[in-house]
Amino acid sequence: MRRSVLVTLLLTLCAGAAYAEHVTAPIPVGIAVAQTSNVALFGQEQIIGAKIAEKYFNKSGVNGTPIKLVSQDTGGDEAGAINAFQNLINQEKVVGIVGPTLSQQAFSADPIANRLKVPVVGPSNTAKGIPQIGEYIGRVSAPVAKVAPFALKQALKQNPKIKKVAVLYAQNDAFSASETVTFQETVKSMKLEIVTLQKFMTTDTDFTTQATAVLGANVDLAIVSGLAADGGNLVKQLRQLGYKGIIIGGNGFNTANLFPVCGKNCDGILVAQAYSPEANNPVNKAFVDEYRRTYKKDPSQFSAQAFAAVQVFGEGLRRVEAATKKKITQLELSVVRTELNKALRSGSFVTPLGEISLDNEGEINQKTFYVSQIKMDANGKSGKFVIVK
Ligand code: 1QQ
Repeated sequence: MRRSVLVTLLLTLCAGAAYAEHVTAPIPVGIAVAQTSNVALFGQEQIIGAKIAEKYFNKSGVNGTPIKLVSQDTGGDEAGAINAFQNLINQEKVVGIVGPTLSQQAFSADPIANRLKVPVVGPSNTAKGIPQIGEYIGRVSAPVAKVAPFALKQALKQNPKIKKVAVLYAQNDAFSASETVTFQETVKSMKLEIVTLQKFMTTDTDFTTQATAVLGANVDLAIVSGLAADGGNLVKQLRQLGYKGIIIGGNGFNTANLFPVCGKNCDGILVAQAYSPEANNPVNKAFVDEYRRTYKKDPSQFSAQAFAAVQVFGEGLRRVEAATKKKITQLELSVVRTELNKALRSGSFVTPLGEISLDNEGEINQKTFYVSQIKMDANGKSGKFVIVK
């Protein structure tokens, strides 16, 4: 009896020791973004940016050890994001996760990583409250509160006579609900009047009700917070019904994958951005060159932010080696995750977004923002973001 208890104890201890796993080369970095569903309009651009970053970083790697992106599709909803996170953490043993695509997904999936002490860098989560989810949650995507007001200032520059404003937002999406608060506050602080406030769902395809209300309100400016598929269709139907005023799109409009959705009706939309292909630093130049070589056009914001997210993980791992004076592969996974989380919050990184850093809470410090206007090509299918500020 006693003997068997002892044996059991020993076996348990051995098993425990075997679980103190080390990180193996190449160092696995998770990427959990949407590769299916409507949200893939963003996720496809994110994967491209992340892969360019992986290749760029691995020219020297973590002092010679390469990183390897392990990708897991989240789809467009919360359950998909939770599954992807659990798989990357428990099966793939990643040192950290880039993702998910939507704030709506982050509020469900991030707490899981946080509890397991796995660092997360959000590449596109812009809603209020993301870094506050926990100690292990950060982002390289500047919050809407910082970015969105620039678009309004630009709209007023283009038409100083704007007085009446329509505000529209997707009520089932955390980012859209957060962004519209910023837009509404900014409208009021500029002494403009919100004459109609319209809600929709990201799953909607018919926006007749909202578009009719906007036309009836006789506004000079319409501001839309939604995702690319719904937001693009809304704009298209608004123009088709005869709306002639200025349109501001929020962060959900920051993808070239919007262009086929609203077609020629995308022309003229104003969008504030956290990235410009013209940003003057060597990392951005390398990124833009590589992107242009392959895709024959300029990268958009979501690709650049995903690049930055992978890059800070890579450079963070180098900092862990410097701080511990050990190779990553000599350290236990749990130690790497904790040290990496600290490293992400120490010092700055020169990225395609410019020089950035994460504060203690994981919030990004970023200096420069832009406003673009969409210019559609004559074919009505392709187009580009033209920086106006
Ligand atoms: C968020 C966003 C979306 C537009 C990302 C694609 O900003 O969900 O936070």
